[in-house]
Amino acid sequence: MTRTVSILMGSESDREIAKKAETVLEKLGIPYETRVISAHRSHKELDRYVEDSKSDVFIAIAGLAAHLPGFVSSLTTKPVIGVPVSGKLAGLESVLSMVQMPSGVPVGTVGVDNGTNAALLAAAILAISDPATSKRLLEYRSFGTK
Ligand code: RP5
Repeated sequence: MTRTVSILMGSESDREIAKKAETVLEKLGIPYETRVISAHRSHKELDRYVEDSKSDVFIAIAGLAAHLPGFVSSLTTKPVIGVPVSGKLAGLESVLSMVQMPSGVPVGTVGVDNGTNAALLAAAILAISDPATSKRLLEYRSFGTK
């Protein structure tokens, strides 16, 4: 069964961070789809998207009061990886929005703007049950590719 990743971003302005994740997933041969769906501006659409999604891992990229990853986590038990985006307070506001999720609604959080690590973490999760992804991930990290 093919494993897939959803890359969500809160705004079109997060696109550059999403591209970093896309680049890594493409190198690792992991299928993905990318959507702009704001937790604040289109929460009903987000609800429907997560509910219907067949993806195995969600990467949620958001800045400012970054509710997107936490909102996604509230809708699914699948892994949610949050990527804080540098904003008015150098991204600290979105870091806190993700790492300070209440118990029971987890968001695994990577560094500010680090779409690359989000994709590598997603790949590591998929690699647990997919030997081909595991092999490609090992090769990628062995060569220190960025
Ligand atoms: C967040 O607010 C988005 O994820 C983005 O990082 C930030 C600014 O959004 P825009 O005002 O550029 O749409 O919801």
